[in-house]
Amino acid sequence: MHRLDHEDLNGGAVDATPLHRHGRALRVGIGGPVGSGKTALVAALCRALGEELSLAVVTNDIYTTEDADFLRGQAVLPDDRVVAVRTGCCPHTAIRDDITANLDAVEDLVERHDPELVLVESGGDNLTATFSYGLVDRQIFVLDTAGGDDVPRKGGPGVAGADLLVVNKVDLAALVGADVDRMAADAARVREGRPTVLASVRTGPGVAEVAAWVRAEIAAHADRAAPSDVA
Ligand SMILES: Nc1nc2c(ncn2[C@@H]2O[C@H](COP(=O)(O)OP(=O)(O)OP(=O)(O)O)[C@@H](O)[C@H]2O)c(=O)[nH]1
Ligand SMILES: [Mg+2]
Repeated sequence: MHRLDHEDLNGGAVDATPLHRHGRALRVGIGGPVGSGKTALVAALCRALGEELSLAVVTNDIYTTEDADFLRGQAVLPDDRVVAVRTGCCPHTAIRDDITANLDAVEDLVERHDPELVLVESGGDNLTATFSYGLVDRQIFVLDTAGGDDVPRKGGPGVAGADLLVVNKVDLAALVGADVDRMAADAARVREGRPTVLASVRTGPGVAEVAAWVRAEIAAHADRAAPSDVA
């Protein structure tokens, strides 16, 4: 099978790969503004779930492999379960418009490791960025209190429509004058019943709730996959 060296992908034209899915993995996209804590959440989830689940990670950076290097440096997973995609373009393009490089990276991990969970971290972007559901099954949007407590109120497809919203860095809220209760209330209003977790993923609060949500989604995904597996 044709394999791309994902570390060397640099946003050039790549032949369209037909969307075919194999393996059992639930694919979860993690998006949100620059610096909100996406990589910290990936690391925390790997630590929380790595003992019980087979996991793999795709990171996206525009010019570097910084996030993959960080995760490997933290040894949250074996090195070969972390693949970096250098998008070379706006982060949302690589997760929504031309998902080929990311799909290739996911399929490569699925083929090599048959994981139960693949986390795909987007490069940091703005409030309009969302994942194509051709790339992921579920998506988490990560905001942080330091980005401003008015952000949930501003809505947008990530804040309002992500399957899970994480409001991160609650430990910094008092220092930056952010009203976390207001962020939670605004998120509840714009999200119309979709869940939100208040978290401080670097130090721990909220990570167990996000991990529990992921476990539940994996269970639901396995139930949905079962009939066609049998057929
Ligand atoms: N105080 C505090 N700092 C955090 C928390 N989560 C992440 N950070 C810090 O915030 C900075 C950015 O975190 P990252 O996880 O790299 O953010 P990111 O969203 O992956 O950033 P990009 O990939 O560059 O968009 C780092 O210095 C983290 O250590 C948190 O819960 N509390
Ligand atoms: Mg990151």
